[in-house]
Amino acid sequence: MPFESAFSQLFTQNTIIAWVVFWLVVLFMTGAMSYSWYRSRRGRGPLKLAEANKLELGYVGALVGMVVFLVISSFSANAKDYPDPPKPAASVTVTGFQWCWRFRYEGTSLTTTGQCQGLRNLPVLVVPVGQPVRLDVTSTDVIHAVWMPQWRFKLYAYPGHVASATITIPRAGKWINRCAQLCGLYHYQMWFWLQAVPPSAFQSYLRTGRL
Ligand SMILES: [Cu+2]
Repeated sequence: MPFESAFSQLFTQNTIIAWVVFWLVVLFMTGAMSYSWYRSRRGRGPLKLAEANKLELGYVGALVGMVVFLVISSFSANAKDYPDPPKPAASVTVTGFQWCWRFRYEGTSLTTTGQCQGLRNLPVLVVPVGQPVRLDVTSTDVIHAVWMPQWRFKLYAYPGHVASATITIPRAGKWINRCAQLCGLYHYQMWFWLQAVPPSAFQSYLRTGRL
């Protein structure tokens, strides 16, 4: 299962949990504040609860339960993401550096980069629509991270290490992405495009470097 399907469910689930917890906290906080305001209006001062063991145990239990649930669902999403990656139609070495990106298409002479200053000449990672592409992600200096939020994809780029993942982009299009790991002064400029094109256009891109 490609990244997006494996992780979008997790993303939705965790977002819902985060909102529910947020509003519960707001609710209990305003409740406690109003109640103590109400008591003080009646001259009764704040509640003197030195111990509320059952309440605290329940709270700890609920927290532990939630953590276990989040850990299990994260691990199972990880396990669903291509446990056995399909044979890729192309392999691209993605190199992060201070402060931009380089893409090398393995088995060809094509290497591309761009300018990470402003949004006009950003590097473009080109992939074929509907075909698995292996990304070998690395870095030449510090830790960066390839983050393609649209496709629920994030992978760290470590110097001296190659992290690999296979993605399949199901439809043609162009999406903006960025570095997700604070990597120095111009980290904020590390944008790049992901562009998915029909396989025939991809093949000619590999030969000519143009779309
Ligand atoms: Cu970076």
